[in-house]
Amino acid sequence: MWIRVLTLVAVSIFGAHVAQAHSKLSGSNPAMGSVIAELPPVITLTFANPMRLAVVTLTENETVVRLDVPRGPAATVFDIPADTALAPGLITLDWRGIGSDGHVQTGTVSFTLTEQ
Ligand SMILES: [Cu+2]
Repeated sequence: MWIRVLTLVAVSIFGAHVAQAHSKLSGSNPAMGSVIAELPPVITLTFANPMRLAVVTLTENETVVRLDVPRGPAATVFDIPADTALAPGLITLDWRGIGSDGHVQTGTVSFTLTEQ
């Protein structure tokens, strides 16, 4: 009985910790699923909780472009210069970062670049 109670307490504490330490993407520009005529000069990723963003890539077919991610303390908003040309088509942005608990987190935003 007590073991079960302690287990439940441990699970709820751990669960709360994970929810706070992990950070979901809460918004982006370009937005998920958007259709745009040209890539903005700066891509913005906004997270629900502070994290250290490590890697951001844009992939279109065989082309993979690694963007320069601003280094610094953990943050919730990242402005990433995207001075790159990609052909029209479906573009996948993959990000990887480290939450405040040290766990690696990843995510994807896809959007479509049309002919101008
Ligand atoms: Cu974690």
